[in-house]
Amino acid sequence: MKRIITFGTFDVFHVGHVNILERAATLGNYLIVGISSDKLNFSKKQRYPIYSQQDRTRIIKSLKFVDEVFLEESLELKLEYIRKYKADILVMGDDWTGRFDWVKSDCDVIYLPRTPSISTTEIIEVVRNIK
Ligand code: C2G
Repeated sequence: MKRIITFGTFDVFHVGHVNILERAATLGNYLIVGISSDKLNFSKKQRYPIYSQQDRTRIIKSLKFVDEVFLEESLELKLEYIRKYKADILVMGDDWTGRFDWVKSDCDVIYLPRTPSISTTEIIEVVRNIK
């Protein structure tokens, strides 16, 4: 029985998000997702997400391969979340490679390749430029 944990903002939900969550789920039996709060996102990216944390949570919770969700309030609390949710493996996209190796004391860490050519930032740009 392996419990997987992953984190993200998952703003303007797209197929890259589906791919990583689905692949993360196949690595174990139970998938827990920490969703960056609006405040945490502001501190990381200097802007609030397009979708509210309530809506982002609702979308992620509705996926059939996601078992549990919670709000991630700080990047520094990774280890506390991993312990609280008794995770065996932390899964992140490879844009974060190396960044969370410090939790290897408590769980395995796997970085999966990102889906090419799609991101929330790009979608926002495309929509902004539609005339
Ligand atoms: N992702 C992906 N392929 C894409 C876009 C995103 O695999 N084309 C992955 C990212 O690598 C990440 C997850 O989807 O693992 C969520 O992406 P974001 O919403 O951009 O998450 P981020 O803001 O990077 O937050 O504690 C860590 C942070 O909360 C991660």
